[in-house]
Amino acid sequence: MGALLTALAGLALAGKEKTFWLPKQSSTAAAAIDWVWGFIFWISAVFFFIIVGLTILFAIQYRARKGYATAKKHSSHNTVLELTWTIIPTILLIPIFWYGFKAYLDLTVPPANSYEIGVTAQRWAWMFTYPNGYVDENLHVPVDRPVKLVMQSEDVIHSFFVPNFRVKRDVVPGRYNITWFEATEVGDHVIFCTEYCGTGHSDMMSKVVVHPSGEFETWLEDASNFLDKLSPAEGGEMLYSMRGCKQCHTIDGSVRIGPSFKGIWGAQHALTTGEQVTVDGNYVRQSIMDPASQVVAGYDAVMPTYKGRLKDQEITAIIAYIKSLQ
Ligand code: HEC
Ligand SMILES: [Cu+2]
Repeated sequence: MGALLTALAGLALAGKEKTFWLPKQSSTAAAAIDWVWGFIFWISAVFFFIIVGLTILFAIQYRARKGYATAKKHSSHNTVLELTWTIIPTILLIPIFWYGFKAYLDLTVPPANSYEIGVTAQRWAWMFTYPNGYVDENLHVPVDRPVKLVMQSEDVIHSFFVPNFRVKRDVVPGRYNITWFEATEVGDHVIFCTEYCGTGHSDMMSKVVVHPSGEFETWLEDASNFLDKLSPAEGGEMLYSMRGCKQCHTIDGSVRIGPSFKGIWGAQHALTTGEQVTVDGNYVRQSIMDPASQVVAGYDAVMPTYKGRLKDQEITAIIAYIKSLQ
């Protein structure tokens, strides 16, 4: 029965490849989740046609017509009918609960040998911290290996969602939420935020890059040393995009959530306190480490602190980058 339903649901609605209904199954958890989804879909579809079909049929057949007397109400209770419509739905609920709960537990408990990656969500970017401390804007993982995500938020509730993996979990400030997956498809898979988190919510996208076996370690080693291979300003440009500054600061002079970085070096800025400051290395550094201590006039104090999240070398690179944007 289970196998037959799996085959049915799999054939029509879900599959390893993308279907009309669902994206490609690219993780080990996807098939189980699609099964429950397909099962609920079919039950809903069958009952929709039974109920709506009979409603239409009865409305036509028993419509008010000339020459017909209005029928008297006669049935108040029918034990067989009531047992039927209680027992059948109850039986249908059992596999939904059984397979749904099993898949939920599987998603909640990562295997002991998982590779651990930290996830930081903030308005409106994702950041991924690898075991060696390197932080990237994309989630790079090896194929066919369980990956455990330890997720935290810097500000509001976000939700981490990879449709191809069927993995979705809220990221809540003040606690660590855990999820895991094992990717089965090499290539790129999109990441969405599925919890409305303000202005830039729909822009809060990233991707999972699944590396072929053996290539992940080389990638990580190479990526981790990026600052050594670039000039400080080039490194700063990478950090600007990788650490989420880009979500709030433009480099073309237009205002987003925060002021643009274009041409600010050396300028005089007014703070909300009425004080005037010159944009120099110390000011930028302070803005990054403790944004609330000097809020630019006309803006809200929504910038997250990067204290403990950016190293000195990285802050120096960002300063060089801002300096280069004249
Ligand atoms: C959530 C949006 C947001 C993010 C992300 C963000 N900032 Fe900001 N930033 C702001 C806002 C708003 C202000 C203006 C208010 C203030 O000074 O706190 C600001 C101010 C600044 C200033 C002062 C600008 C000026 O014109 O005086 C600097 C420098 C700065 N941010 C650097 C950065 C860097 C570097 C990053 C990334 C590492 C970053 N910010 C990430 C929102 C953000
Ligand atoms: Cu979000």
